[in-house]
Amino acid sequence: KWKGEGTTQNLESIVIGRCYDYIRIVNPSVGEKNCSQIWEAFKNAFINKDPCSILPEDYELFINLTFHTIPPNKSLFWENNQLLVNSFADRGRRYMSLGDTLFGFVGDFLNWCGQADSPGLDYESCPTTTECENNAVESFWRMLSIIYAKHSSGVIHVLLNGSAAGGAYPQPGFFADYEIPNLQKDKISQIVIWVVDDIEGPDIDSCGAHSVKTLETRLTALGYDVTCTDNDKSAPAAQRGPISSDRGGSWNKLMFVSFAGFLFRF
Ligand code: NMN
Repeated sequence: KWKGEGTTQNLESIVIGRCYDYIRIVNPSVGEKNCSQIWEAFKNAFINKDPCSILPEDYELFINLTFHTIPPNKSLFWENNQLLVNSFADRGRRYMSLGDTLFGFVGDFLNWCGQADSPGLDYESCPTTTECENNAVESFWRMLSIIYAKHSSGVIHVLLNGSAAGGAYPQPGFFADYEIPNLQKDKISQIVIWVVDDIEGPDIDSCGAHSVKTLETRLTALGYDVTCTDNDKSAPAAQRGPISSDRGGSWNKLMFVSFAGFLFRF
């Protein structure tokens, strides 16, 4: 009955399994967490409720149970670049994007919703954000984006896609609407923006132009020290690797970004 995809099959096993994977293998430094309790808190945010009346606050207990600090200088915000960010952040070893926190990790790439007056999950369909914005998945990511931004500190990185059709800095977007307003200015020393085009993709947006300019202006007006770097302007071609590599475009992009990260650190 809804237009969106239904709940991911085996949701409970995936959430509990990912939770154990995270605390035992991916990042044991977060300490002991109760993964079955975390699943209960996650589920109780949306089961037995109208699937269009789920609010970010409904995930408060889930956040309390999964919360851990985000190391300074490790936050990585992004738009239209999720797979690149996943590889580049390297499960928190290089950067800790929201998907590399325990709270983001358990829900990444999953879909879920409940139904009013029934304790069951809806595996057939779930509301999209156009149908109703207060749906279980949207409110989950809103809550997490707010928490993630509030706890980010030091040098903040933002990885944008200069080839994105709607512009590198989309509005509305989670970064524009839930993350920027929740950054804590007194904890942030600098904001570094990277605009990376798809290999052989169109160069639609760059530093100082279009939507990236809008972003730079907004952050500067908020009083941040802002730097912006384009891939095509600063990286020597050799560092980006051959264009027709059998590893595919995202590898080249990754090589660039690794190189950019290297430049920024030293
Ligand atoms: O889904 P979009 O609008 O591209 O959101 C990306 C931004 O919002 C990132 O800065 C990220 O921190 C946050 N976010 C992340 C996820 C995820 O990791 N799956 C989902 C929604 C929002």
